Amino acid sequence: MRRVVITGLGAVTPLAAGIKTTWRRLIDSSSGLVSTSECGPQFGSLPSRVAGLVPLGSREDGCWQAKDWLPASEERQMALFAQYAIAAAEEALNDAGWHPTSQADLENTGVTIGSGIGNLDEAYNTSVAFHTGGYRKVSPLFVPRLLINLAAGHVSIRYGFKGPNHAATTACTTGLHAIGDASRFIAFGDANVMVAGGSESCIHPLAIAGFARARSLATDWNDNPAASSRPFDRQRAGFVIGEGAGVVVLEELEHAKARKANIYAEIKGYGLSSDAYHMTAPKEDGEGAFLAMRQALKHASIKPADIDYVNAHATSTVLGDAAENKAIKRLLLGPDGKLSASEINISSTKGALGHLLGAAGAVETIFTALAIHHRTLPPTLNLDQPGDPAEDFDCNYVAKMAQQQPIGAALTNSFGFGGTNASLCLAKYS
Ligand SMILES: *[C@@H]1O[C@H](CO)[C@@H](O)[C@H](O)[C@H]1NC(C)=O
Ligand SMILES: *[C@@H]1O[C@H](CO)[C@@H](O)[C@H](O)[C@H]1NC(C)=O
Ligand SMILES: CC(=O)N[C@H]1CO[C@H](CO)[C@@H](O)[C@@H]1O
Repeated sequence: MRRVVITGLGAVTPLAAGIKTTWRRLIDSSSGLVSTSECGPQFGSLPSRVAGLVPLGSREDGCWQAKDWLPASEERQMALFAQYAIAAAEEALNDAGWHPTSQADLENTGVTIGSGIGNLDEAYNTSVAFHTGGYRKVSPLFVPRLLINLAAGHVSIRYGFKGPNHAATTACTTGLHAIGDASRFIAFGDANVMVAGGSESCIHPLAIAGFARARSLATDWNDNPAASSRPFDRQRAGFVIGEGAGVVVLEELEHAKARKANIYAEIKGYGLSSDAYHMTAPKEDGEGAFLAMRQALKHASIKPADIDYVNAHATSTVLGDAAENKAIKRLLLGPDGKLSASEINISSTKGALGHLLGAAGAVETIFTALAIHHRTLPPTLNLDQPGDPAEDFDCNYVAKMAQQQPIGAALTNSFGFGGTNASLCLAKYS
């Protein structure tokens, strides 16, 4: 079996445009969550008025403005989620030092970048314009700005990559599926290098209205945005919508070694499963999550005892966090596992970023790789008091402050509407 390693990282998140500043702020326990009350009149009347917005400003300051990453002509052709993906891909490729020019290398480099929702803004504006003004009001760029696979398309065109060109769209599991599937393309021999990840920017009043109607969003913390996302906390009350992108460069191990690339971590295992239960609610016992994690460990040939960290999906919902907690404990405690719950390290970085939907799994895979690389467990912000004792919240959740801890192997989870569950097992390369 060909082995797959991570050699480049790039991200645009509510903490910063750029992975270095994002990670520094995450480890400093900074929050990227802000009020949306100033975002426009429609936002003010919604029940949830907090979000993880990418900070605006210059690239030098770790902020986002499209012109620092793209010429105006390209910016006009692209949805914001595609722009974030272009920026994250550029950072990841620079980090990996992978700038191929030969035909063979270009043919062996592919892209898989997905999005959960895509360009809702475009669909909304064009629907309204078409309704009132008819055919002449539809832009020739409507379709290219709308399609979800165009982030991957634009990245391929920009660099001339001629390997697989693919896009997952599995709601909040998108980013993790993209990276997991890309690792399989490399293992199977479809490519030697894959640029993989997820991107999302749908902080639109209609999206917030929809998620609020589904009773998924936090609505109790509009006056205190930084406290609104509280994974595993007793007062958690729904997720906080966020935006951004995460992109990694994956590489076949011998290929990476031959060019002396820096290796952050190895992708050891990938597990996929389905709850087969309900459109939006998790099964209470966390069965889907358990099956995905068990599959990832089996594929990795790693014992539960050797998992030193779990980057949880935990979005700060009452049911989801409890179900995932149960599933993690069921997997990691036992004869082949940990002796007590206090030996299990779990954190959810959504306390700082909110839920980046289709980008979440990619950004969290990056955090997991950096946790291994820097021997640092990123914190779970706002965890004042772990959930009810009845829910069994007795693991180490890395509350509020990062912790130093060597990590040999880790899991990162993503779960999405439709009952889709996935888990990646990452390990220190040796
Ligand atoms: C949609 O319309 C709003 C309001 O006019 C505008 O601010 C926004 O930039 C438009 N979005 C797109 C993608 O054209
Ligand atoms: C599995 O996926 C479903 C999708 O609806 C998600 O809601 C659920 O949280 C996941 N399972 C668990 C136990 O977390
Ligand atoms: C603070 C804490 O509980 N850390 C735990 C993290 O995981 C390792 C390995 O299981 C434990 O030894 C630590 O106690």
